Amino acid sequence: TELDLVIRGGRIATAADVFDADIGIRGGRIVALGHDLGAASEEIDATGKLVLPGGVDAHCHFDQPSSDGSVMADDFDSGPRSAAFGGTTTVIPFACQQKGQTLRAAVDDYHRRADGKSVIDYAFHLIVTDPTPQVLGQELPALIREGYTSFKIYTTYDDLKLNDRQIIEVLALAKREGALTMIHAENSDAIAWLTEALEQAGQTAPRFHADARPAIAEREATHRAISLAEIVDVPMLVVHVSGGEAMDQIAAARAKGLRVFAETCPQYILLTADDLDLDGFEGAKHICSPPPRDTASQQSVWRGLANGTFQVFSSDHAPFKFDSATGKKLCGDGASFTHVPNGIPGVETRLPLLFSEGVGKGRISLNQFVALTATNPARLYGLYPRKGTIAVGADADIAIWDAEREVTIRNELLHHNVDYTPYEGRTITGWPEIVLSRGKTVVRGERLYAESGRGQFLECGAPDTLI
Ligand code: DUC
Ligand code: ZN
Ligand code: ZN
Ligand code: ZN
Repeated sequence: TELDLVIRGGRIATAADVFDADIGIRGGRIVALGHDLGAASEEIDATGKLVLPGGVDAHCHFDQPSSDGSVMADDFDSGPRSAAFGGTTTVIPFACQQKGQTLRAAVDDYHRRADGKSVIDYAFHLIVTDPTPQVLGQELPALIREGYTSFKIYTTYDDLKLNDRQIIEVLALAKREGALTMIHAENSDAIAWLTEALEQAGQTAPRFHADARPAIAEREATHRAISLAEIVDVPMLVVHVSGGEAMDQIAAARAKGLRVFAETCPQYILLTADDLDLDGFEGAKHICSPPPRDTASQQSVWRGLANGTFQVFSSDHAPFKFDSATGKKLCGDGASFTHVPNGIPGVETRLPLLFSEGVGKGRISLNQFVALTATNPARLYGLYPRKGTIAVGADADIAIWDAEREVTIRNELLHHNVDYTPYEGRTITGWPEIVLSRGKTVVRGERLYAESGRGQFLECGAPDTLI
């Protein structure tokens, strides 16, 4: 039978190979790779273009309420759409349990938030904040079997954090049920003590956010989390690692053969704490946790991306508006860093930034780029080989890149609902031109061709921790 679509003449890159071939697509899947694939109802000429698996953004937040009342600017409509314009075809945002809420209620709540909205496919990580006997005994094991095979836990934030005993209990559950635990590692008490001292000294400008959350606090919690996972003997992934201190803990664990995985994000290769120090309250645009560090730290992160300390490069898109009228990020009260919601936008710029700064500048290979941004997250979170690669049988989730295109990043060019980008004015080379989700053109140039709500919810399979 005739193909629905053929993508001709492009250069395909996967995590392993770079080769020239046409791609035959039928029923939303890749059914042939090669040449002379025969007739197709539709053709895309990809001559001179790079044809990559659509990105898998395994760490992004959409429509996630915070305890301080901050409202995220992106929901499951604008967030995934913005992702698609940046070459991402699968997102894995979070379904966050509130303390006192059942996990099941949290999952139902996020499905309601997402239902009928996303233009690309999505799965959920859970966030476990209240590991009651019912959660540990029934709800979480059941949800893991239903396709929520990864969950995040926190060592910081009063409304989210677990103590060491609770961390051990959920790690043991992950081991029994074959789930992957993601951990936010920062020492909560050290941060609270430092924050109080800064506030008492009147040091509340955005810059002091970085001083309140030093690399040592991240290093300590990373070391502790790894130790707990070692005691339980279970794989674990450390999210949003900011620099060398925490990386050393991860690299040492990996050198011992422990299955400790690590994720980093654009802010840790492109921003520093000095970006929190801009005039007025502008620095608040760069408040995220862990905070960006310094240029030496950026170099460490680049080394870790190249040498395999990191397996995953995610956006950690956490979209809060910067209210330029009042000069602070949207929040309830005054202009202290302690009241700024933590997180910065980046779901659309993730891939172009890493492509330009990493592949374009020779810091990582094209194969590493694909592995970090698509293949590895798909494997770790149980979506491979349906997602994260270009292969016969995989979903036709494909980004066709113009590797030469120069783009100066301007917030007005982006499709999120945030009123700023931390990367305003940066000129980069390379941008995805056509983005396909299950064979359907979602984005072509400046235009969106697909409907909100066509994206499907994905049940995740067993994490592949043998990558
Ligand atoms: N952790 C995240 O994962 N995202 C935003 C802020 C935070 O602390
Ligand atoms: Zn976090
Ligand atoms: Zn996050
Ligand atoms: Zn506030």
